[in-house]
Amino acid sequence: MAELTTLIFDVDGTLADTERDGHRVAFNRAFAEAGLDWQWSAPLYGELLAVAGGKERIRHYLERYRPDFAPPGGPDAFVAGLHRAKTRHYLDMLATGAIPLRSGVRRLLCEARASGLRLAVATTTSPENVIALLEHSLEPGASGWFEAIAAGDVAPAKKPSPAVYVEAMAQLGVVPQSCLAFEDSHNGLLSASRAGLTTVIAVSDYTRHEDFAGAGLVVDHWGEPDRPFTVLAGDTGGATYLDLALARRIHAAGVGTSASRGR
Ligand code: XBP
Ligand code: MG
Repeated sequence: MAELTTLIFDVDGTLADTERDGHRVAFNRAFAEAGLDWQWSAPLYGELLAVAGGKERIRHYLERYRPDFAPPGGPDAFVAGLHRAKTRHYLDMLATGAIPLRSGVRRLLCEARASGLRLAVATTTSPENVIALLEHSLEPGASGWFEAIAAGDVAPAKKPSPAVYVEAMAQLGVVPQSCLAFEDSHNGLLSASRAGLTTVIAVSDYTRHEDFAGAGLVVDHWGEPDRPFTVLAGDTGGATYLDLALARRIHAAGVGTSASRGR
C-alpha cells in the first residue's frame, strides 16, 4: 500500500451536520421568499437527500411532488433562481456561525496539517458554501488549508458518481492509493470507492441506516479523547477516536476492508 499523503473530506454531514437545520431551512426560506407554499419537513428532506445536489433535489421534488406546477420562466431558470436564493440564505446562516463543525474535525485537521498531510474537499454542495463553512466554523483563512476544493458543478456528475473525487485528486496530482476519504453517506461511500479510495464513515442522523458495506470504518462520530465514538463496523485496534494513527491503520488495511454490517 502506498504511503498516506492526502485526506479528502466530504462536507455536508462529514465536516458539519449541515442538512436538517442548515440546507433544509435555507430551502424553505427560499420557497417562502418566492411565494411558494412548499415546506420541506425534516422527514421529507431525509427522503429528498437521496438526490445529491440542491438544484437536482428541487427538480426531483417538482417532478415527484408538484407535477402540475408550471415553473414560471421554464424549469431551468426557475430552479436556478430558487437555488441561488437558497444559497444566499444558507450563506447568511453560516455567517452567523450557526452551523458548528462535528466533534473531532478541528482536532484531526490540525493534526494532519502538523504532520504535513495534504488536505482536499470533494463535495456536492456549492463552492461558496464550502468556503463559508470553513471560514466561519473553522477559522478565518481555513479554506486555504485545503489545496483543492472540488465542489458542486465543477464535477460533470454529482455523487454517487466518482467524478468529484477524481477531480480533487487530479487537482492535487495524487493517486487514490495515497488518499483516504471521509464521508457520511452511502452516496458518498459509492463516490469515493468508485474513485478507488479507502473510505471512513461517520454516520449522521439522516444516514445512520444506510448501507456502508465496503467502508474501511463506520463510526457514529469522529470522536474526541474525552468523547469516544461507537464503532458500527470495522476494526479500530482499540482506538476510541479518529486520529492520524487510526487513519493510517485504516488506510493500510486497504480499500473495501471488512467494515460491513452484514446487511
Ligand atoms: C450534500 C449534498 C448537497 C447539499 C445541498 O453534499 O447533496 O447538495 O445537500 O447543497 P456532500 P447545494 O454530502 O457531498 O457535501 O444546495 O449547494 O447542492
Ligand atoms: Mg455528505
